[in-house]
Amino acid sequence: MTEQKNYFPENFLWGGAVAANQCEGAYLEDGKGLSPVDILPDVHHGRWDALMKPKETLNQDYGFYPSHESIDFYHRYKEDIALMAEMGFKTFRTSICWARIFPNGDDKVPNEAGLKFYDDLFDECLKYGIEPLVTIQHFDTPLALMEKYNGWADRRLIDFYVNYAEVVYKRYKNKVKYWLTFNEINMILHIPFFGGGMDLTNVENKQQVKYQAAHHQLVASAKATKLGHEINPDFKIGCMLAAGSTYPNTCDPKDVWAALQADREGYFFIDVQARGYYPSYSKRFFRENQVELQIEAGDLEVLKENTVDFISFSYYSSRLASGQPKNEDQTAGNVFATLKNPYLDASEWGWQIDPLGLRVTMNTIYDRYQKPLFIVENGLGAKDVVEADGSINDDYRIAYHRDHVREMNEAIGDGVECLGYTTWGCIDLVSAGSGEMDKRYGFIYVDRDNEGKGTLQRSKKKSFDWYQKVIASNGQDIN
Ligand code: BGP
Repeated sequence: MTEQKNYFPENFLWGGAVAANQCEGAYLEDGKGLSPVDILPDVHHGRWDALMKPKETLNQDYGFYPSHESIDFYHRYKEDIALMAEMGFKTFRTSICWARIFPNGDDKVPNEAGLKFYDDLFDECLKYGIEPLVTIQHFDTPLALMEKYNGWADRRLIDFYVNYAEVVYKRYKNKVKYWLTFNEINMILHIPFFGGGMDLTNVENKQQVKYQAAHHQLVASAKATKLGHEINPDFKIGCMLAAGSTYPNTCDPKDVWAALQADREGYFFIDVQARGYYPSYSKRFFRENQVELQIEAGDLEVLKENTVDFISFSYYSSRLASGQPKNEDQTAGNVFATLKNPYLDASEWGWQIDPLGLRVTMNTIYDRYQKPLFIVENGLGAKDVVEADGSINDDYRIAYHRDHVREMNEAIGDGVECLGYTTWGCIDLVSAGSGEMDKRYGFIYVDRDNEGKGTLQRSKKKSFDWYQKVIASNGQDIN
């Protein structure tokens, strides 16, 4: 094998990522209010239907809710952070659960017990020299805000969010430097309940409501960016995109055009957050889809003056688009399906595996914005087997990460500035899309199954040692 040149900068932030709603559990403890995920069953009991019709879901009893206990990170985080420190993590990405701080979202006074939990969690990270990377909103708009306002469809959410952001910025201003305003902000178009705490079941012009809600989030994100920089000028505040470049199915110009359009659907958000204004192509899109944005005085200035410091994104795979009206050969992907790419293998869940696509995606985003990138999610959801001696030989996961780290290194060599890499689900957690535990991403195994059975005991997979070696060598030793 040829020696690869190592382009990782010395201060590169290696680490892992989780989200409060998928790992904490303790869903009503210490004054927490309900989060969207708390009313959802797993995929085998109608999770997707429930996700799309949350108001109906409220009146159902599914018997088992994976998020209620999850992996009990709320009580076991010390042990988990110690394991991450053992791997050599430089950073740990998690999110703050909004409903722990403001149980109803619009409360006047924050919940001290919730604030205290994150104080302790961040202290625990800092004890090991691990830099917390904090998402303010990861699929976690308090459920009460859906019931009262239909979530982000209502402009008042901007103030509730900015108030929440102010409280956490001030509280953790000496503990947290890296912030993300919204996880996968483009997901509001695809999973409006997770992305925006909204139920669109009876909405006629769904595009209108989705893009209006998106405008509210974009304004909220810009206002929070402004505020964060005022509270601590050292803060680095980023946006977050569910990324993955779209390839044309063939060299038919129709396919090329379809791919460009598909990518613009996501870049639309980052164009606003990184450049500070709505992209020119959005005007035609709005016109042709009967979208009329209600923009208030001052909104456009706030967007213009408060662009993000860096661009973070999740990358699981590239996508494939066709200009043909019907093309049936689809496979699953991160939330939305894509055409099957015959050159790629796929995970057990049908997500295609394309390491070179990460290099393509990094270069494309960097070319477009010229701001530092941060890869904050990348990983393989797979079923693991625990051998009789307790070992878990997840060579497939090692291969996945090795190939992606190699391409990330190449992209940095291409001139892309990249601050760090946090693998998704560094410890096994509940899947956002399926609610399963079986879809594991971790280097740390958690003994819990799809029905919520298991001891919750943690153990190291083979990939644990591999990642430890990668970090220790700053990406040089990936074999
Ligand atoms: C992203 C989310 C994460 C995470 C990941 C993997 O969309 O930001 O929360 O869950 O996808 O998806 P899944 O859990 O469905 O496998």
